[in-house]
Amino acid sequence: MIDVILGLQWGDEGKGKIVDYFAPNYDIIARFQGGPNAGHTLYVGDKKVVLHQIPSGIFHQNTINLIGNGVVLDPVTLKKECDTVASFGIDVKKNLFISERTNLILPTHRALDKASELSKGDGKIGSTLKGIGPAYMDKTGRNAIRVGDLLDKNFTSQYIKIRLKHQKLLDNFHFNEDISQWEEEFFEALEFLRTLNIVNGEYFINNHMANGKKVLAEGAQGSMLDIDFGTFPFVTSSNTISAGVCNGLGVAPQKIKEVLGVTKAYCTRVGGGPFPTELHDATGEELRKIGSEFGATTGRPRRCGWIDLVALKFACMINGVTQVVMTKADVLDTFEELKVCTSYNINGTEKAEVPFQMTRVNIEPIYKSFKGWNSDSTKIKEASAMTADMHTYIKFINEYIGAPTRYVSNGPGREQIIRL
Ligand code: 2SA
Ligand code: MG
Repeated sequence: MIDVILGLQWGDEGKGKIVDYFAPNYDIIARFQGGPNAGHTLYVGDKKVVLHQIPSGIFHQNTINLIGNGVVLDPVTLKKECDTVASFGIDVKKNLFISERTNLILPTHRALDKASELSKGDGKIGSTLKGIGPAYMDKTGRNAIRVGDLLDKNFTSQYIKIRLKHQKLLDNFHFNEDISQWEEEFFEALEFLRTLNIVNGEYFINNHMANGKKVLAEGAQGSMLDIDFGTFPFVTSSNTISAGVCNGLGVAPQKIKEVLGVTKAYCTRVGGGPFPTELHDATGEELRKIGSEFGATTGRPRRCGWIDLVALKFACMINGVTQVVMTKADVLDTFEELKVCTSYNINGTEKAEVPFQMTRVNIEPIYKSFKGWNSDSTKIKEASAMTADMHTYIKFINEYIGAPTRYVSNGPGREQIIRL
């Protein structure tokens, strides 16, 4: 069987910590989509580590980590991450496996990402500039180079062919930055990648499951960034929702058991695009400051606002969420009043559904207010120690979204998690 942990908002819900918390219960942790645009922050002892492509189970000695076919992989970032992980005494050659169907991010993909964003001016997506969009375009456009191709003698000619094609596109964009340094690093990193465990991911995972091994699929970004169901076009280029697990790893839908959806107790978004509950005032500033809301990959300040239950309920529906994990509840400790968005006023009409196009309509959030719990929650270990106000806030959310919050994270530490 396979369980899934994924984000229910716009990413940065704190999935890294949650995967790390659950990792000991699983034999395999697998990434099924995204690439180096992810930033999963973990604490090893008291050292902070940000993983971008390696699954978050890598610091657990006996856990197998699989980078699935649905991922787009940047060898340069991977090599750097492997070096970091190795500095903690972890041998990636033992515990890291990569599907041969995984698509590669090339230096020209990064250049194309940048060129495309520049060409969009004010309408830019706010991409992480890691080459994600162009790499997925080459996958669906049937041009991509995959990890398994590295072992083929025609690899170089395949590379040159696609490189020339990309150059024409870059010329069209009038993009003339020198990327020869990136290419040099890329080829160096490929040599390293060839030494890692490249496997047939779908047989690998299904054979392990047939032998009773437990798998955890680790989502990146969030449901509202899903290519189909997110706030298009301000989305990432992969299916971040639970359905992405099937095509991103090669597992059948009946194999998926628990879907753990992670949400912050409030809401953030990084990059452009609609965000109905965004706060442009002192309260938003307060959330950013207390919650240290800055991108783990790019360091960008995150936009902050109240929790949006319309979007959250939508995400639970699309994903089939069976359990909710609420993170960063402690960030709300000092707020006198808390608000949750229960519907949208769209051009004068009240609606409790996510519209097809959030960018072309004027959405005004309608809120319900709650009394803040106004006490230090960071030391709480048991649900019974939570204040009545905290219970009330969570209970309302559960009833609204129709899914149960089973865990509340009340600080960055591994032990700071309350089971409900
Ligand atoms: P891309 O690079 O093509 O996937 O960007 C498209 C949109 O998706 C958003 N996006 C993200 N949003 C939040 N967190 C992400 N990961 C990093 C992190 C981000 C960072 O974990 O902190 O460090 O800045 C992530 N990755 C992609 C992106 O902002 C665009 O709106
Ligand atoms: Mg993140």
